[in-house]
Amino acid sequence: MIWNETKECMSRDEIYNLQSARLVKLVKRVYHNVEFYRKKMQELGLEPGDITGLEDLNKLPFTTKEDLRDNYPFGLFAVPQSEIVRVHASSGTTGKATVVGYTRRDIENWQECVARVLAMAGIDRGDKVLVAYGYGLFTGGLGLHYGAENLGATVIPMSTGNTSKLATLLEDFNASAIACTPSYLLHIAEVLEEENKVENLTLKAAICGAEPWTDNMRREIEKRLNIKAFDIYGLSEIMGPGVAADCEYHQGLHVYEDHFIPEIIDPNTLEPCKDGEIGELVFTPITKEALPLLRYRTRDLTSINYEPCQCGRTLCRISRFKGRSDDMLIIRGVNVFPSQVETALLEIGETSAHYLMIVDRVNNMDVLEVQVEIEDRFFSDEIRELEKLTKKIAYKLKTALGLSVKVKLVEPRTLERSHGKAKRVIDLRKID
Ligand code: DLL
Repeated sequence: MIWNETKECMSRDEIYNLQSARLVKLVKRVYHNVEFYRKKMQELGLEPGDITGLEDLNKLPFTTKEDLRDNYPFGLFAVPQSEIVRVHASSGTTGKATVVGYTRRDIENWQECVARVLAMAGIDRGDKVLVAYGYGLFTGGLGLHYGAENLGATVIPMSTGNTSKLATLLEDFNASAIACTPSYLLHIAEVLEEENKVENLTLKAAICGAEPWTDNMRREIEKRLNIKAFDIYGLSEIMGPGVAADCEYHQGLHVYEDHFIPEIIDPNTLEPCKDGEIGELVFTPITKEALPLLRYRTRDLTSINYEPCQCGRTLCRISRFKGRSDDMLIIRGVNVFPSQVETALLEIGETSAHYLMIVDRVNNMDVLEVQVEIEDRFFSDEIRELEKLTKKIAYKLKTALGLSVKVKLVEPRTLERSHGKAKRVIDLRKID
């Protein structure tokens, strides 16, 4: 289902013209209302009139998370406090929280984007959507909540936490869709399986995001719960969930280009990448009123594709995320992403999708240990069988990563489950 045909199926020329017009207005807004941008543009010798369309985008300065932190909490807001109807914040692992704000119009646009994502996943009024992202300062819970309401679906605002109760409500309320992180959904699947509830469910779709996950993980979720799973992407600085999402063809995530201009740049040279080349995703949110950022560097690594999609949408697509530039591990000179480990493990098919990567430095040498949970059905007391499996995984990971890896098999359900974003890596080299 296409929720807003006039916005999702424009011609590429129409998209270009709309983005150009909105960019010109945005630049005026930030120049006149945000001191930080006025100064930045003046340093570059730029006046608002110098930006006449999309072709001038690369004259504008980049914005980073540090800029938001330096202006904590409200320094980059472009409207008076009285027009802000909501704030959210992301905690981050280091430093101060990043605070974001919304006007009423921003919230309306956000709801519409999330409603489009849900429609793309086949959800409609009449469906019951259980939201199991965290509610609160995190944008996941309320973002999905308002989007589903806007669509006209019934929201079950569960939040995270009590997985057993969640499983009961999925069954008792006949929920037809669930929205949560993919790692949490796998944990929910385990609980449903233990309680023999899977076949009683009327669930048909899951809207998963907020963390990187692979196509193999999607298929695993789809198989275990007998549903269709969709990828939803977003970040609080730009809006929250609903900046991009995939359709039933799963050939990349459609970006809502009427609200966000995407760019892919080389994170070292800051020059644009060619279409299809992996680089850092940069967004300029062209309709944001409260927190309009110029060329925000997401640190997320992906590539872009402007070819039309089989689903009929003309919106460009970004590929499933490889990871973040700051999640990339460099181990003995080799670049390693957790997503590579996940893909390899799920291809073997004898382990669960729960794993933990531990990097350490022993005798001046970096070592990577991957702890992998085996599934109940493959768990055996036969030491020989376990040794065979360990070797098989080590070989697979070595081929996939180009690096030898120490593999440690752990018993089912021993690695910590997360209800929000999963923690896949412990880098002991950084903890002194
Ligand atoms: O995670 C917003 C969100 C909520 C998205 C619910 C989807 C669903 P932040 O906490 O600001 O916002 O974190 C944003 O999470 O820069 C990515 O690194 C990562 N991320 C979000 N969605 C995906 C995804 C929310 N589908 C950061 N695939 C982003 C990979 C994702 N990474």
